[in-house]
Amino acid sequence: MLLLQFSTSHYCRKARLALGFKRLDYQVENLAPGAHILKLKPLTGLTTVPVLLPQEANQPDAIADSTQIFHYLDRYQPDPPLSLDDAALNAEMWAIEDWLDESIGIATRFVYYDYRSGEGKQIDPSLSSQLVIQVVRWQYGIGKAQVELAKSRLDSALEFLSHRWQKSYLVGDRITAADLAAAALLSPLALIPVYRQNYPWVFDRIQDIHHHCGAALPPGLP
Ligand SMILES: N[C@@H](CCC(=O)N[C@@H](CS)C(=O)NCC(=O)O)C(=O)O
Repeated sequence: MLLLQFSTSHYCRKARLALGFKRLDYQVENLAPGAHILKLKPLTGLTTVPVLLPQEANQPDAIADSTQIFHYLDRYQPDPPLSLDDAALNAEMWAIEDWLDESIGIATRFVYYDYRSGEGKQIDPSLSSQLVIQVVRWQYGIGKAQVELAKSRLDSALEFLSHRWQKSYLVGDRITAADLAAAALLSPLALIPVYRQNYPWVFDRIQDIHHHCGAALPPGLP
């Protein structure tokens, strides 16, 4: 299997966690931002990474979108499952996974790139890094008002997650797709001191899940 990715993308981290969770062997190909469109558009019709190429007979050529990769991996290798047996709990779990993917992962991106271009500039002040950050801010329309909304969305999300993740798994009695999504999509916050101070349990859970999946920890975590 080959994972097409941007090495720093938290959505690609999400796909890597699932591959690790399933104990599958895979390789990665790091795409250059910009040129990635030329490779991805003909393969998937989309321009986003991650994209998984199973590279096996009787398997699809390419699966785009991290959530679709989760569903594909559950069909390809059902054990251990990313889903739950109980239908109601499973529906709740996938709804939380979708919310994390479609709303919270984007809020994290906004807050993270805002931090990297301001208070967190010293993490990498090089011209090339700051140029990439400015391009990302422009590409996704990351301005002051959008960042304030994203911060408020993250605060509500972390309040919601605190009632579940501090004590146990997000849904059910074992790790599911929702736990992997949260661990990956909140991971960029590990570099932002205010989140480290206010929500230490988030980073404990992120570490636990990365260890469980045999995955390298995100920047900022030991
Ligand atoms: N919901 C999508 C989001 C993926 C996504 O936003 N990927 C970003 C990198 S973090 C990307 O490929 N951006 C490049 C582009 O949109 O052209 C998924 O889960 O795969």
